[in-house]
Amino acid sequence: MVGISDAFLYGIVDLGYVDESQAVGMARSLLDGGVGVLQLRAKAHQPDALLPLAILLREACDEFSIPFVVNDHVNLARDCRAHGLHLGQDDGNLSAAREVLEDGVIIGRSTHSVEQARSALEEGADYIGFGPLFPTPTKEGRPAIGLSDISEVQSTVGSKIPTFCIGGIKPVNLDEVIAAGARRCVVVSHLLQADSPKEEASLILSTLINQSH
Ligand code: TZP
Ligand code: MG
Repeated sequence: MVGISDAFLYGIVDLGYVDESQAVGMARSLLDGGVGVLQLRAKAHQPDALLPLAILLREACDEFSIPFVVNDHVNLARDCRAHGLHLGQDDGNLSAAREVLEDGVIIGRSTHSVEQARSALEEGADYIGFGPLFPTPTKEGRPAIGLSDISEVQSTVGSKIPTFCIGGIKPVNLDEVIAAGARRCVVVSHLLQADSPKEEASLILSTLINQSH
């Protein structure tokens, strides 16, 4: 299994954009395109109903030796034998989740400020998301934090655990995000709405890998 520290592009199969029947195909396109970690995000579904899909996605990720992460639902992460769980600021503490999960399962935390990023590191998060950098329909109503804190987060927290910038990132603003200090990104709507998610993922990944810092 390739570790999260090897991941530069983080893909999310978000059932707000992708019909459940297309989710495995989408996951495979993203994996073919080179995402280094893949998450299942399904805000409008009951977690129990997601178990068959979560198992299929975890199996697809296993084929690629890429970590599969479940958003929000700790029991679902345990039951599908996900490699990771992702928690937001209001999703409880990491130690409670670790009691449910097997040893070695990674836990990521969403953060929206430098202070939250530092706290996530202190509480033992294995990686963080940092954003939303730009306004995004994927998280409607969440204020954009802009690019000005990326370099501080990257040099403090990002030097210790993988730090993925997130929120409204797409090829037209990727250079700007990288110039502000980002090394790793999560891209959701741009990839899920692309004509070829595989080609778009591959382009974004090469831009991230070829960055100079
Ligand atoms: N957390 C912060 S922004 C965001 C999440 C889940 C949405 C990212 O999606 P997109 O479509 O790449 O802006
Ligand atoms: Mg959550």
